Parts: sequence; structure tokens; C-alpha cells
Amino acid sequence: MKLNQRFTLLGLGLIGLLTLPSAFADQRFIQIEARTKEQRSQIADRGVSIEAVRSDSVWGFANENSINELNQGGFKILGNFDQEVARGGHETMFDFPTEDTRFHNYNELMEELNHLAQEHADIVKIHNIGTTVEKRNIWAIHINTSQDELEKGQSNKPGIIYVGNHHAREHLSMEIPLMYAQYLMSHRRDPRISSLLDSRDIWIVPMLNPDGVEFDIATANYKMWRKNRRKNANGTYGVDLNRNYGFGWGTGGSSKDPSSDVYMGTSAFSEPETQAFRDFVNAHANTKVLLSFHTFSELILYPWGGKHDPVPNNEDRLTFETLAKTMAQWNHYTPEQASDLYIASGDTTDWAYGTHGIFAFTFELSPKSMYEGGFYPGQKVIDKVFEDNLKPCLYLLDVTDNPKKVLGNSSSSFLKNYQEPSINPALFW
Ligand code: 0X9
Ligand code: ZN
Repeated sequence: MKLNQRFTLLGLGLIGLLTLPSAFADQRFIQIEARTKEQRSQIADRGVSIEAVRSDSVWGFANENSINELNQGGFKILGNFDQEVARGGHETMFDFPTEDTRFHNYNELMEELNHLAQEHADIVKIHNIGTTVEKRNIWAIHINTSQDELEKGQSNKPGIIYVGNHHAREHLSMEIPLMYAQYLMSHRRDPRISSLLDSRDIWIVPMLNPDGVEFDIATANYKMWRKNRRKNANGTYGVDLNRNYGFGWGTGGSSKDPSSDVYMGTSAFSEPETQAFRDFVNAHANTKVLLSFHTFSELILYPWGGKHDPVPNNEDRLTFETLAKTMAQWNHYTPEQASDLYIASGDTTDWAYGTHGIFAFTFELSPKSMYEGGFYPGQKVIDKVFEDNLKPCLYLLDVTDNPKKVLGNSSSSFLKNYQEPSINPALFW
């Protein structure tokens, strides 16, 4: 995105003294004491969107209602963002570079997609999978080396779907899948890649929530926007798309309060964005693996996220654990069941696995903490985050033919044969 924007640390730091962007005004960034996953889930239940988990506390966004509920529930609020800044503790928390020009806004994303499709017309096709609240098209990149399958948009090969930007402010979660598509194309003649391209059906939906993204970057300052841009009945905006999926919808860690950052919506799949993604996945029964990119915290998460129970099928559980641990060797993220973080119902991956048996993961990309930039770490981190996650992405592509193959002795041939790719950023820009 062509941003000459500076995230106003000062503006945030002086909450209450200066005027905040209206979208952000009712949300406070607070630290709450919490030592167990149960306590974290109770906090999420009170409508807080938890953004950072520490052993003794969490940080998250909460509106006044949530703060009242936390107080009534006996939760200890240890600090809030303005206090942190006022005492000079963490000025660098939102210390943005003046330019984030390497990030792509919606139109720039479309340009990149058109470019990819033109350059690689024999194996790439761009699809519109649905329309947002504000009537933007949601784009999907289809990569398939069979001309017939590419034309039909349907395949008999094992399928994988990568999706980004459910949450608006998580801009890296769009850049990484976009770069991944570009990498696959610039390396399509590399035998290690071409054998995967020939035998898999690949879909990449880099920006599921373009309305939210465009809102986040629309003015001179980032707005820290998370949700879509649904106008709610009470005049507030936005449904949390990662609380709106129809598997265990509304059963914990989401809010009925439309002004909450984790608002679940009026019903499961009430939103055109989640409807589009649901219909898209439903229409591709060959899908075996799904990866949903988010930021931040450096985690690899797998179902369930809506309850503390492990998934009931033992083989599946072991497959999830093995895949997650293997990928963690490369990106050094923490692999865990999503609900170990906190319970959140209605997310993409619970639905994909619960409804279709798809091996579905959430990556919480870098940075690790708010102090390293949180949602807005700046463009300097893009290459490193991509390098960290390329191998995990390729590994998932490799196991897509049969994810459970990682349980057998033979493991994945990919593991044995794959060497570190050398990444040349010049390939992308
Ligand atoms: O809360 C979310 O939707 C995801 N984290 S984020 O900071 N990107 O918003 C995590 C979803 C993982 N699922 C569960 N924890 N249940
Ligand atoms: Zn997210």
C-alpha cells in the first residue's frame, strides 16, 4: 500500500487527551491478569479480543462493556496502553516507519494478481469468489497445471487452500500468501516445485476482508481495525469474521455486543465474506489442507479452538500435532491446540475441520509481541517472515496428497529431499 502513514503513537499514548480515530475511540488496549487458559477464555468470553498472551497476563482490546464485565468478574486490570506510554515504558510499541509502501492495498493486490495471471496464463486463473458488504470482489488465485481443471475451476487432484486477511489490520497475513503465489510461479520450473504443482490443486485467497483493510488504511493513520464493515443494528460497524463461521458458533470466546472486536454477528455465516469462503470451500470437495494466516504472536494453531477437548479422532490429532511440530522446526513458532491460547468459537479452522475433515491450521505470523510492532511491524520484516514460512507452506503443499502420511515410517519425501530455498527478494519486486 502506498502509505505515507505514521501510526500515531503519540495520539494513542495520550488517549483521553487527544482525539482518536472514531473507529478506535471506544476500544482500550489493556493488560489483564490471567494465568491459565481457562482464565484467558473467560476474558475472551467478555468480548475482549486478546492480542498477546503472557504466562501471567494477556493484552487485548476491550470496550467499556467488556471492562465493566471484567471488573464484575473480579479480573484484575493491570495496565492500559495510555498508562504504559505515559510512564515512558514502551514508546516503541507502535513505532512505525513513515513508509510502508511495500504493503499492497486492494487495488495493488489486484494489479499483482492480474500480472501473475497474465505471465502464467497456462496455469494461473483469478476467480471472484464473492462480494463483500461494500461490494468489493473477493479474489482467489487458482494454480493448476491441468488446462482442463484450470478452466473448470474444479480438480480431482488433492487440494489446498491458503487464506489471508480475515482480520483487517493483519496486513502481513495478506503479503505472505501473495508472495507465496509469486514464489511458486517464479520457481515453477524448479523440479522440486514443478512436481508439487503438477500433482496438487492450489488455491490462494490472499484478502478475505478487503473492506476492513481499506478502512484500516484509508486515512493518514492506521485505524487498528479488525472486523469487516457491516453496519450493525446499533450503528456500530463490523463483525469479527473469525467468529462468524458456523461450527460451534457463539459457544465461547466471542461476543453478542456489536461494538466488541470479537462480535460474532447476528447468526452463523451472517456475513457475505464468510458466506463466500464457506461456499468456496464447500464447492471444492478435493480440499485436504487449509492454512489461514493471521498475525501476530508466532504460533501454529490447530483445532479445536472452540473447546478444550482434543479432536476426537486420535489419528487426526496425531497428524495435526506432527504437522504442527514439523513446521515449527522451520519457522520456530509455537505449535499448540488453538484453545490452549484461549477459547474462540466460530473460527475458520474449526469449521473447516469440523465440517469437512480438512487439516486446517492458523498461523499467527510475526512479530512475537506488541513490543516488536504488533500488527504494524513495518515493511522491514516482510522478507524474513516470508522466508520463515516458505518451508512450512511448501511442506503443507507436499502432504496435501495424504496428510496422514506423516504418521507412517516413510514420513514425507519432502522432508528428506527438500533443501533450503534461496530466496531472492528481487524476484518479487
Ligand atoms: O482470535 C483470533 O481470531 C485469532 N487470533 S488474532 O490475534 N489474529 O485475532 C486466533 C484464532 C485461533 N483460534 C482460537 N484461539 N480458538
Ligand atoms: Zn487475526
